[in-house]
Amino acid sequence: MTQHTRPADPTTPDSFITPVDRVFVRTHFGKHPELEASAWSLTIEGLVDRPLELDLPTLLALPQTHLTAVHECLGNPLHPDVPTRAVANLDWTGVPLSTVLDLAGPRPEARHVWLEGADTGNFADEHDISYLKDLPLEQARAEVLLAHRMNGEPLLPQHGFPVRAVAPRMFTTNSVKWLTRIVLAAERPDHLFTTRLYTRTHPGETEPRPAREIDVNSKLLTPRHVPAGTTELAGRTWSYTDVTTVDVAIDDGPWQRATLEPRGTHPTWQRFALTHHLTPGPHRIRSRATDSAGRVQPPAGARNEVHEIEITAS
Ligand SMILES: Nc1nc2c(c(=O)[nH]1)N[C@H]1C(S)=C(S)[C@@H](COP(=O)(O)O)O[C@H]1N2
Ligand SMILES: [Mo]
Repeated sequence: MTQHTRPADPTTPDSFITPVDRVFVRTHFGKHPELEASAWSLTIEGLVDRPLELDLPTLLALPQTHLTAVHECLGNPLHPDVPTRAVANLDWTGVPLSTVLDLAGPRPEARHVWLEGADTGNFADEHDISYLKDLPLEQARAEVLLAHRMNGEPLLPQHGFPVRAVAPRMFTTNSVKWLTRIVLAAERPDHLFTTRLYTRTHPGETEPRPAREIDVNSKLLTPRHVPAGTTELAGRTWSYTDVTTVDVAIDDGPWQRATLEPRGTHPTWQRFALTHHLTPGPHRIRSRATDSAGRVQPPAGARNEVHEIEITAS
């Protein structure tokens, strides 16, 4: 990753929707393309009955929808086990990918959707490559949005203006910015960002899988300095499915069940909080989430390991 304009900041205000100016930016090729709205178009090609080229007014004239979703970077693909917890929760406006796919008419042999951005450059010893990702057709059809607004405002150039894919509940590496080309294909593309990087071999498995579904995770957002006495320790938790419990531990004390807001109908993050009496001095706080699929944050050695922060009460 070449650009980390805003490192993960544990003192970020604990707002449900992350303000645009607090959202991290990830751009593999260093600088982002400056696309003109009037010159932009999106092609839908490959295994389709009616190849299409849509301009922006045509896309904006299609029925629009809203989606609020957690937005989480996997982390540097060269160091996939290092926790970064670069995470936000954003409101998107756009056109369901399924609407555009229906216009193009995928052929029966189409199995995969390739999503390509307008940016090109060098990454990990590969030169002049594009940013390309792929998703299984049925998953892409069910979930992906072609978004042109973030939190109600037109996308900023660094977040993919004028149109990006948003693949909710997946690591945002799948949410291709500056989207200009969609290809329907029978096979997955062999590319640096599809089959060589952004793959993970899960415990007990031998074959790497593409990094798609987000893991169960949590992040404490308590300020580093808090008043001694009765204090609320709070944060955000998220997963591919609903998070069902979050436990918080203070120093060497036991895990205590935090209160947890429900997720609702959109794949958003959830707030958790625990009220605790803190004595003056330094404290070590940990949070551990469990989701409805029974997945638990591992204690250590994984990118979604139990979150731990040091705070001082005075
Ligand atoms: N075209 C393109 N899309 C991209 C990327 C990129 O470098 N080029 N980076 C991906 C990664 S790894 C992440 S985490 C998200 C970051 O989105 P954001 O910068 O809007 O937060 O964009 C994804 N989409
Ligand atoms: Mo990322």
